[in-house]
Amino acid sequence: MKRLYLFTAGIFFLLGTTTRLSAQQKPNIIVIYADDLGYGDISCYGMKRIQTPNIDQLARQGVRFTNGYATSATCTPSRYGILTGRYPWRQKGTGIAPGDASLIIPTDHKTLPGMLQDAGYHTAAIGKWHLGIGNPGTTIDWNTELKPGPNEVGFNYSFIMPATLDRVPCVFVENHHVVNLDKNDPITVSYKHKVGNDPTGKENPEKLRMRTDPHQGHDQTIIDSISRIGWMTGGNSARWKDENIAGIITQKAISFIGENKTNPFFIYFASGDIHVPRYPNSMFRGKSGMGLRGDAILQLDWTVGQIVHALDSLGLTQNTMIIFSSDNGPVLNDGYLDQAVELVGSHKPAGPLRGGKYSSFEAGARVPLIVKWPATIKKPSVSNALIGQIDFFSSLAKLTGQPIANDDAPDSFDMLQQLLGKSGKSRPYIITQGNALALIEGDYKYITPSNGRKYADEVQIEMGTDPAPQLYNIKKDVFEKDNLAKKDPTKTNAMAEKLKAVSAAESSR
Ligand code: NG6
Ligand code: CA
Repeated sequence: MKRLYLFTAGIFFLLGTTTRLSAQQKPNIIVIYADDLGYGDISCYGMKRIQTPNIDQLARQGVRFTNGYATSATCTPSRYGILTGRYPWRQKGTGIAPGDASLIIPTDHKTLPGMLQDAGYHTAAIGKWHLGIGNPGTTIDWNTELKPGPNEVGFNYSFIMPATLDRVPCVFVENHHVVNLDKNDPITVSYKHKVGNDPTGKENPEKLRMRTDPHQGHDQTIIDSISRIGWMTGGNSARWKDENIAGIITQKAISFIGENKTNPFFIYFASGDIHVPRYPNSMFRGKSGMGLRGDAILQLDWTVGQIVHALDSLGLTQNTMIIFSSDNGPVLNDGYLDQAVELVGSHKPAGPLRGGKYSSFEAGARVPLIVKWPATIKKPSVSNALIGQIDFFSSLAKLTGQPIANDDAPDSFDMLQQLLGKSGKSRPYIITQGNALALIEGDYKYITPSNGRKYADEVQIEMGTDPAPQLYNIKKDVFEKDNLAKKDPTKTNAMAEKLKAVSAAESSR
């Protein structure tokens, strides 16, 4: 009996030791990046019409930020910001990338995934890329080795949609090659003129499963019954079916997790949801009562659930940090007439914020941000700390004990304690980018004067632009109604000067 007791105690002792050891191991890190998901689009941020239980569960077990920002109000620059730790507007050509853009991330500087590789991580980019592929000044030949791309800027593995879902070529690229490409049916892509004889949305609207907005283009080559931006011919066996994208990339992430269960891994998982064209799987179509946009939110939530479940079943939940966020704010009609506008009802995609995607108002770049890491974040909390996605770089470098060279990640602040819910201290200030740059510091936000249009009719979004300076107290007036610039010229000028100085310097760190 005594022996049995000692034996059992021994096993428990050993189990206890292994648990402790694995808890000391560097955590796995998964960034789940949604596309165009607004501040108010999930139930833990106030969405009432549909529930997002899997994303809410992250918040219930982690830290949910109320003042978390993407660098920008569109996709390409925000992604550039996350991966480089550098404000995208410091570099030319970081606006929304065409589908045949060359790589815009410099290969001579450390990136976030490259820094994690140095820390011993195996890294993957899975999902939407939209940061270009190939050398500047060259034209991509989709039938050959595609580089430089994600694998040249710090990712050991990549499985990507090269641009946005609404841009050709509508194919997956795994590491350096288009997946399932038949050599006898090569791909040609052009953003200048029609190539080949594939039907286009303009010429064959009867072949479309959803109509396009006549004011927004998207009426070029038809792929999977949806017309896109850009022309494409060939590559028929490689073309994706939109309703399978979420399932395929989720499966890739789950396989990568399985293959790397015994070593630290990092996954930059960039979902295509809820960007246009929205055509989620039949499991979700018609389920939200809000049209395809709401259905895509359900699909996004499912994706999160699948990843969480995979971690659970491999015993990796405790020591995996999941960071959930979105690249920019919401838009209803972004080119396709998919009933997002008609069925939105009382739902406010941006919650209490003004503007939307593209805008310099808060809805452009203030996005959901949630961090879960059970081994370290024991007590769930809501944090009002001012923080940016651009801070992931320095914070994760701190976490993994990596040095950062002076000219790397020049705008990334170490906000690790905030990410872990151990500090509520705000970043000293942050710059966000819509049509115009804005500086947020303390309770105030200053938006630089700009001559851009105030309202974008086609997407029905207030752009937050004004030829006069704008100053808002976003703590008291989060909807940015009351421009205080005239009442408080001293503060306005001081913030204008600060923004100028930070833009002119090479670094803000
Ligand atoms: C815009 C597209 C829009 C979307 C966006 C990129 C038009 C008229 N509109 O230029 O449909 O593709 O670019 O979205 O072409 S993002 O989230 O990837 O930045
Ligand atoms: Ca986006």
